[in-house]
Amino acid sequence: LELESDLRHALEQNEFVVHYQPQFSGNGQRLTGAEALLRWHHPRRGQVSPDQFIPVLEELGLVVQVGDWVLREVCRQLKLWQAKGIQLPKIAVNLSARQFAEGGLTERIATILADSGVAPGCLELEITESILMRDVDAAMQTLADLKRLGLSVAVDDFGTGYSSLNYLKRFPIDVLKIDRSFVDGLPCGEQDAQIARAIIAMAHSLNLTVIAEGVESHAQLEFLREHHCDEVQGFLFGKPMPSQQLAAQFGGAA
Ligand code: G
Ligand code: G
Ligand code: MN
Ligand code: NA
Repeated sequence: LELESDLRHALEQNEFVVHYQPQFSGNGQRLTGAEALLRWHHPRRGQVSPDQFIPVLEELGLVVQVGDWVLREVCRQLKLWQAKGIQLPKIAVNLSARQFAEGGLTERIATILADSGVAPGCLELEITESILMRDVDAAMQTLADLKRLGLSVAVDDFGTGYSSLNYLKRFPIDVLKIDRSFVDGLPCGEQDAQIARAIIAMAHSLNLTVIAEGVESHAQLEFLREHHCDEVQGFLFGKPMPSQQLAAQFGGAA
């Protein structure tokens, strides 16, 4: 496949860039962080979605290398923003299955943090529910290592997988991200509303922070605020955007 051979050179050709999508407090008022989202600018095809190329990177065995680049790039950006007085409390980075399962993750992150001089608390890792449930014993161990290092961990796409509440209680995690498929139907869809309410209540009873993704309307935000969702993220506030744009748009209020 053409994508494959092109992907092998994408890193050295500087074709990857990290975009950032802002995250806000549940009332939509205060910037609380950003999610880093990888973008590939293909020389001929233009933007290719990570949904298309991350699985190929996994197959090619390149996802760890590219994932490390994303982490280094995010740390470099955090440092740059801190130097300019732009306070972004945290940046969340998505991990792929292979990245999470491969040995040495915590050690490599520790090195990247030490090299860049970024405090571990500024970094959050987003791991999907289904990745966590593939091998729960191994996941428990890796999460404990990451926790010890001082990172925070968010369960991404929550509600779409099959995590048992028993594991949810035992995993050392910090954040649940309500999948946007449940946010879609808010506030009028009765099922989505009940699921969103249940996830928020469960997260709080487990002392977890809960963030809703895919918030696109004021009516959705109003529902989430009323039900004490801690944080919100979505096109209503901003699409994933280049770092300079995030700083220009939100840096002052940060
Ligand atoms: O921004 P959006 O269309 O682009 O992202 C599509 C999917 O790609 C999402 O599921 C998102 O989690 C994933 N993704 C985006 N950036 C990264 C990344 O740096 N690493 C991994 N593993 N997944 C990413
Ligand atoms: O799987 P993950 O949650 O990491 O995926 C993030 C994806 O969600 C990215 O593709 C991002 O562009 C997309 N996204 C972020 N906010 C919104 C939104 O408000 N609406 C929609 N439809 N997609 C969103
Ligand atoms: Mn995510
Ligand atoms: Na998600």
